[in-house]
Amino acid sequence: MARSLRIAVVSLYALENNGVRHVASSLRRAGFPVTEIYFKDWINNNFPWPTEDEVQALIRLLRERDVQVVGFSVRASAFHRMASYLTRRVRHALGIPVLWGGMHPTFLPERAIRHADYIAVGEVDDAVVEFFSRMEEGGDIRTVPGFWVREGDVVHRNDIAPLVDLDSLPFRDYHSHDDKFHIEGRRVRRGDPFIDNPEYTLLASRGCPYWTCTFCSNTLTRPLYEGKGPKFRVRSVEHIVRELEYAKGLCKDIRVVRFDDEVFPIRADWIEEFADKWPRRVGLPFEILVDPRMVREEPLRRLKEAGLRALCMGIQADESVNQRFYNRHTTNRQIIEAQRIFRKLDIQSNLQVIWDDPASTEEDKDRLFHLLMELEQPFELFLFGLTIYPQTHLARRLHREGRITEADIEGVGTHAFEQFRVGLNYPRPKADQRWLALLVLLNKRFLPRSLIWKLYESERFKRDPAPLVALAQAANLAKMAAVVAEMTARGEMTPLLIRRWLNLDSLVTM
Ligand code: B12
Repeated sequence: MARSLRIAVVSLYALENNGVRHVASSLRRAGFPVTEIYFKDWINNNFPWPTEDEVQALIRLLRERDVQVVGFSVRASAFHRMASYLTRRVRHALGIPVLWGGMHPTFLPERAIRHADYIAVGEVDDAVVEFFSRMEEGGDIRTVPGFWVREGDVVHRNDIAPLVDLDSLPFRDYHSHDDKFHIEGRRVRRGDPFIDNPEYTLLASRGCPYWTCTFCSNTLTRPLYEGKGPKFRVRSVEHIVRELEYAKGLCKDIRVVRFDDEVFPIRADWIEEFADKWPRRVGLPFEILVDPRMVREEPLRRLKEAGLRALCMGIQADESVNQRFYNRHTTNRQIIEAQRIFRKLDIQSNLQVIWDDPASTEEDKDRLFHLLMELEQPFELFLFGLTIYPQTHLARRLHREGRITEADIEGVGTHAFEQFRVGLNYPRPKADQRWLALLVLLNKRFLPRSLIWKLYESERFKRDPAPLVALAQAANLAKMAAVVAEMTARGEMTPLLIRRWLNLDSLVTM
C-alpha cells in the first residue's frame, strides 16, 4: 500500500548503522517514502562536533525532500548532546517533529524525551510501521507500544513492543539508491555510502546468551524485555544465507563478512547447517565474535572449513577482576585453552582487553600481563578503554561507591569518543603507561619474548616509562603499516578505512 507521509531517518556518525537500515527497510516495505541520511562517519577516538556547513546541509536536504517527520538514531549515549543540538536546529528551521530511537533513548527514556517529541524505546522494527501509519491516518499515536509521546509537559509512556521474529524482517535495503545521502563537510553525496565497502557486516542474532557482564547494555535489555518473547534470538541459517545472496548481487566489492553478534550462535545443529550452506551458497571468508566459555574445537573446525578466517574474543581483564568486578565468569585457564584451539586450527585471533578500569590493582595488571605472555602466539591484541554506559550495573555501583561522578557516565561524558580504543598518547599514570607499552609490545612477532621479559623487569622503565612508550609507539606504527599492506593486498583497504583508523591525532594501539 502506497503511503504519503514523508519520513527521514538519520544516522549519526555511522555509515553502517543497522538500526537506521532496519527501520528504513520496515517502513519502505510498508510503503512509506523514506529518506536515509548518513550524517558524518566515525573516526577512531575522534568525533568532531558538526560544522555549520554540515548542519545547514542537513536542514537543506530535509527541506528539499519535503520531510514531514525526522527520526534520529541515537545509538550511543555519547551522541546525546549532538542529537539534542541537531534536534533543536532542525525543529527551529523546519518546525517538524523529531523522533529519537536507538540504545540511548532505550536506556535513558526520561532524559531523551525532554529533547525529542517522540522516542522509540527498545526494538521497533514492526512497531515503527504502526506508529507512522497512525500518524499518517490521523489516529492516536499516544498509545503505540514501543513509543513515548510528549505533548508539551505531558509525556505518554507506553510499554515495550513485543520482540520481533528476526526471520520475518526484511533485509537491510541495499537496492535503493536515490533516497540515501551522506553528509560530510561541505559535500552531500547521493547513494548508499556503504555499498562498496569490502567488509559486509551483519547480525545473526539479537541479545546475548550470557547477559551478566556489568559493563554491557545487555544487562539492561534483559529485564526490559521480560515477558516479551525469547530474549536471545537467532536467525535461521536460511534467512542469513538468503540475505548474503541478496547483498552479493548489489554490494559488488564484498571481500569478507563480519558477524557483529555479541557471541556467534553456538547451537550444534545451527552450526552444522551453517557449515553446509555458507560455503556452497555464499563462499566468502567470515569473522565472528566468541566468548571463552563457548570455545570448543569441533564446532570451530566446522566453521573454519566453512570459511572462518578470524575471530574476536574478549579477555577483558585478569579473572579476579572479571569475576568480582565485571560479573563475567570466565577463567584464565579457559582463555589459554581457547587460544590453544585457535592456534591448532590456524584461525587468527583478535583478543580484546579492557583498560582504565578502577578495580584492577597493580597485582591484577601483573597477572594479566603474565596471562598474555602465556598465550600461544601469534595473536592480535585490541585494547579498549572502559566506557561507563548509563544505567548499567557498573555505572550504578561506581556511582554508589563514590568512585565516579555523573560526568564520568556516557551521555554527560563522551569517553567512547576519546579512548574507546586505547591510544598511547592519552594522559595516564606512569604505571599504566608502562603496562600499556608492555602490552603493545608483547604480541609483536618481530620482538622476541626474552626481550619483553627484560623490558618488564627493567627498574628503569618502572621509574620512567617514556622510552618504553616511545618504543611501543614505533612498534605500533610498524604493525599498522604491516596490517595496511596485508589488507591492501587482499583488496580490503579503502579510503574509508584509512580515514577511520589512521588518524594521526588519535592513533589507536594494535
Ligand atoms: C554491532 C554494534 C556496533 C557496530 C555497528 C555495525 C552496524 N552495522 O550497525 C559498530 C562496531 C560500527 C559499532 C560502533 C559503535 N558502537 Co556499537 N554496538 C553494536 C551492537 C553490538 C549491536 C547494534 C545493532 O546493530 N543492533 C541491531 C539493531 C537493529 O538494533 P538497534 O541499533 O538497537 O536498532 C533498533 C532500535 O534501537 C531502534 N532504533 C534504532 N535507531 C532508530 C532510529 C529511529 C528513528 C527509530 C524510530 C528507531 C531506531 O529500532 C531498531 C530496530 O529495532 C550494540 C549492542 C546491542 N546489543 O545493541 C553496540 C552498542 C550500541 N554500541 C555502543 C557503542 C558505545 C558504540 C560506539 C560509540 C563505539 C565507538 N566509540 O566506536 C560506536 C558508535 C558508532 C556510531 N556512530 O553509532 C554501545 C552504546 C552504549 C551506550 N549507552 O552508549 C552498545 C549498546 C554496546 C555496549 N557496550 O553496551 N557498534
